[in-house]
Amino acid sequence: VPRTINVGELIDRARDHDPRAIARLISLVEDASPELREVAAALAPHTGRAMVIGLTGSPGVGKSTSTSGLVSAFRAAGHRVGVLAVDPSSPFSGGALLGDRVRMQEHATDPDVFIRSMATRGHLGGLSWATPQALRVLDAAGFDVVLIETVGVGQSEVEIVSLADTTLVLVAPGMGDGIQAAKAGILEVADIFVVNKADRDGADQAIRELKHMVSLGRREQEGPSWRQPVVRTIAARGEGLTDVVEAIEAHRTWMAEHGELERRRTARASAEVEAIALAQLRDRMGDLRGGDALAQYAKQVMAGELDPYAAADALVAGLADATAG
Ligand SMILES: Nc1nc2c(ncn2[C@@H]2O[C@H](COP(=O)(O)OP(=O)(O)OP(=O)(O)O)[C@@H](O)[C@H]2O)c(=O)[nH]1
Ligand SMILES: [Mg+2]
Repeated sequence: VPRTINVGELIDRARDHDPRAIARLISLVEDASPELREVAAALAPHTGRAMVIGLTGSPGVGKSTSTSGLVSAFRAAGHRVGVLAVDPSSPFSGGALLGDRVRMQEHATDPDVFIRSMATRGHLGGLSWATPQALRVLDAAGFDVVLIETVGVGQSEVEIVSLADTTLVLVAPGMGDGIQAAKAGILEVADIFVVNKADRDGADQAIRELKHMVSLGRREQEGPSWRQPVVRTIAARGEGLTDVVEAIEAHRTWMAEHGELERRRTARASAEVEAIALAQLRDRMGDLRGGDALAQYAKQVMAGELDPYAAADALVAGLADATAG
């Protein structure tokens, strides 16, 4: 017998800062439970307040250590802080990943900090699906700041940009990260560069290279643009993190002055709606003619009886008919 869930009560408890209610709500949205729609509708009026900060970068660059340091900095300023550690390569979710548990342990007993690890492998659309919903839960639960950590692999750093108000790209000296960043198009996604592990050789060179790349990038832009600062940190010793917080605040001020925050948040909402709509279309396509429509068209395309465009047209027309009928 499935347990009945009182969504309204859960949300009230989450807004009263009950960590178990918050965790439960995130599980509900993450598992795409039957209550998902009710949860989403009940959260909506309480969202839009949190400052969302994304951290991305290569494995081991120091994202979790930096996140933990930023949590301390924001707590010292009196903010409540939520953390989502998103691992696009892992199918395991729920509790904190082992490394994160160690790195963020100092906050484990702070009731004004909530840390959650999420796995997105296996979710259609990866980050674009589950993470925004979890973000809405934390936003509605009254966290002033939400930090989203994600490993920079493939699409994920691009996706994080549609989620975050401000994106930090972390690099470390000697990892060839600066060059990698340029290649992977990370230059465009970064609002702030952080050269972490500055206690190691090559930090000055990495900073010089990044500053040079930033100045080259700016020449190609028209209109007022944000000059991406390059901040030096030694996250393991807590050094430089107040500079990171200052850079985040400067970026926020700049965005407010240029209408950029609203533009980004609208783009975020748009991507969210689009992802849900596309998932629905895909579901309906799968249901069409008892789930056989696509397979039948595929056979006809394979046999040369139909071209793929005509098959797609027929499939879409079938969807429209099914909706009308
Ligand atoms: N020398 C040095 N080591 C650091 C610094 N910051 C973090 N580390 C170490 O680097 C290792 C990886 O740090 P994490 O914070 O787990 O890195 P991460 O980017 O979150 O790693 P993944 O989540 O696995 O991608 C740990 O052993 C940290 O102690 C630093 O400023 N200097
Ligand atoms: Mg980490």
